[in-house]
Amino acid sequence: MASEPVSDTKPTAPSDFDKHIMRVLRNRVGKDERAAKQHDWYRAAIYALRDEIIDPWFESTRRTYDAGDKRVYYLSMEFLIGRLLRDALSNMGMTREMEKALAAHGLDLAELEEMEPDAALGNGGLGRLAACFMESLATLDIPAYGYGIRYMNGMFRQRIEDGWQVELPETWLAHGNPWEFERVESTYLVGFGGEVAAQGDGVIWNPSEKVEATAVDTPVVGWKGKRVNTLRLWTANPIDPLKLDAFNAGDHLGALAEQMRAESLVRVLYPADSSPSGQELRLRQEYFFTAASIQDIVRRHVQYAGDIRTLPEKAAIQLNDTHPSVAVAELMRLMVDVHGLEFGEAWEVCKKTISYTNHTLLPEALETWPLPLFERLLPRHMQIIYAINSRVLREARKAGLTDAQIAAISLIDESGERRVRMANLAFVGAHSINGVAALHTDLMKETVFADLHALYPTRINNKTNGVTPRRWLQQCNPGLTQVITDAIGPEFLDDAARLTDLNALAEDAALGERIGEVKRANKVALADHIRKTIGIRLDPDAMFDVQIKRIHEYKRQLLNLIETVALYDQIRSHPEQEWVPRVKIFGGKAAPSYHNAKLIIKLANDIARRVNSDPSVGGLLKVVYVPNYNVSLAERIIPAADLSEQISTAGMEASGTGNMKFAMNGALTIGTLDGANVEIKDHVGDDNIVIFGLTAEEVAAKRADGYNPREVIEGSRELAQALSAISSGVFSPDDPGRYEGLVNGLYDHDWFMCAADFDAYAAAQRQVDARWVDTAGWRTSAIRNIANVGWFSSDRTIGEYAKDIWKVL
Ligand code: B1N
Repeated sequence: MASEPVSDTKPTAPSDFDKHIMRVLRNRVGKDERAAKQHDWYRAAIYALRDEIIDPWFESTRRTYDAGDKRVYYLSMEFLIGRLLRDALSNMGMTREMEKALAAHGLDLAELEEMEPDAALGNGGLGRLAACFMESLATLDIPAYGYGIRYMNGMFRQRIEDGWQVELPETWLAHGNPWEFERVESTYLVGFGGEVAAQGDGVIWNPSEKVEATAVDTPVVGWKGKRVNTLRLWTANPIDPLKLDAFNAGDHLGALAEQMRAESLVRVLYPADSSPSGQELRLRQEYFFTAASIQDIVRRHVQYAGDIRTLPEKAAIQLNDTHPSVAVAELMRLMVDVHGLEFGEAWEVCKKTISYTNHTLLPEALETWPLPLFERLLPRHMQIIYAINSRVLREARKAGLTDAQIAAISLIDESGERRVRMANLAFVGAHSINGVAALHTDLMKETVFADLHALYPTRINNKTNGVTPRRWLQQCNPGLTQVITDAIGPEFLDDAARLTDLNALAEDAALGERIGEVKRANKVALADHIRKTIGIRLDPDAMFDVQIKRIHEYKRQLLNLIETVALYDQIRSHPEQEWVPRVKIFGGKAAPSYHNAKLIIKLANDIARRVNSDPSVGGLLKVVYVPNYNVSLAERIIPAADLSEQISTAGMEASGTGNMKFAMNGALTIGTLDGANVEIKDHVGDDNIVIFGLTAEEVAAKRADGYNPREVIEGSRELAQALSAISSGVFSPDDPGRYEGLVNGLYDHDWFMCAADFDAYAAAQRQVDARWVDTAGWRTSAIRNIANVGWFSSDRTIGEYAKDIWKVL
């Protein structure tokens, strides 16, 4: 557990920072300089920095109270934060000071930074977006709380054993977490199960089971330390930790059962990206953190405003996907059952307060819960959902919607086993429903939410995702940041839109040269890291071609691998040609139960083993699978990338955010017209991105018309040969049939259109080769990318949410 800040050790002047670290080392870590190990210094450094953050943190809170400002509440099952030391130092403007202080003791800041475990409380894009948003909220000086779960075990650690993914538990809290503050005074009861009884005019819910939710706060520092907001994560405790009566009666295990039951709520992050697990524990987790958050929000409001009815004036609650959808029912319950509001009045307050972001259209990702399970766990919420449903369906009837439309809008899916539709609940309970990229938002209106959109045509809006340029440019790529500063001055650090000043220098050979040098240095550093960690030697002058993201069939790592095999064949058959040396870098985790995704990881490793040991490719092609891809690895890899692979089946990647990070670091994109790629293309210009393949419309048409992948494969020699090599065991001589099923799947249905897009993809890759050979042209394109992706800063995104949805700017 973190110790409380010791205010009397606070430094009086920045020059005292070194002395302060020494005091902290002594008084809080309990070591003197002679005995201190690296880990002790690491803790002392973080505590000392944290002391600097406390004052602006208190000051930020006070300012919000004094001005009576409206607050933003971002509810998210996931916050994929990564490390905090470098981020906090940089935003506090204390990096140099820390470096100097540590150097005085012979310590290297970079080494200490490496000791910090990643806070991996998220799966991928959705969780990382929440982390970028928290940083931008603080940067834009918007009072905000992030609410989530303090998982004891975050995203699993991935090991690659004999080419297969093996999942190991992740233990980020093993040595304590110096950033967090437990707030025992902010503890709430969260109930489950039981019965609803009549009481006076209303009802009362008597849960059969209760746990305590206690807040654990982490400060979130904005750029230049202007504001420090709070990330409030909930931890769970049994009400009666050791039921003494049971313990005394000798039932030691029974007494511990309560503890285990509570702990299970915060034990582990569900490791599935874009597909809900459907497990009871997951619904319990969702309700646990949502109920605690809503209680906290309502308590804060009523304490200071006195009346729940004014909530929308002081609070904007954003639901990050449907995981906290039950917030709609919980807020209604508190208003109606506890604060005595009339249902209709409460409903208006609810809609004005809540808004919802949708992050995926994949049908398997839309959360629904079996009605009996929901009703058993949350009987009062089930009643409220029925009451909401009857209002909404009556509105739909009045508006003249058809029976089919009404069935589609209903909060209850009656088509099979009855289920509660969390997306519909979030939609009807919110005044704003946003998609995360323009294409995605258009598709939302046409597909999953077509009927709800017909009923409420003004609610759906678009907020294209963004990434924080502090972490994803300044901190991860100081070399590039310096070159840009030298070229256009430091204004872009405060306003990423100013990167467009680089456009005037796009053809400047000297700038191109300097950017080339930085890129090469980043590649050397990555190559070094890869040699040390996995023992593969890479040529820093080869093109680094990178696909790092969760492994999913729609993201089409398989398409990239098939093209890798085809290229391998081509290089061997035509050694006389001038091949561009390439390093294909892959990284990403598969959901533990996702069979094909795990097989794709094995295939990448099988291909790597074979290609890397084949002297006939003469070092022209290398394949690397980087194990345990996470935020910290992304920070190393992205600055070293030349080519960014964003090749999802069009219409399936809601936005993507890795695509923005690569472009911001001067990589060119090869990609489909999917998600935010479409808007990246609009910003950087057609000449500075390589687009290929079917459009979302064409994919839909092909699926509707009966697409025949076998015909396509048989019509493409290169594709057929590559598939036959994979299928027949060329890369898996130890188990020749290993990939037969995977390849047959392409012949038989190919839902993700790998075959349909293969020729276009391979041709696009040869176009990339041609551009690479023109070094000056490539550099100009790289500059155009950096110059024009400032728009994808999460400051712009948050600015739009603040103005259009939250009304706080
Ligand atoms: O959210 C990101 C987008 O950039 C990605 O395109 C999108 O795939 C991602 C259930 C999800 N959508 N849905 C999820 C994650 C966990 C889970 O349990 C769904 N993740 C995304 C940010 O907008």
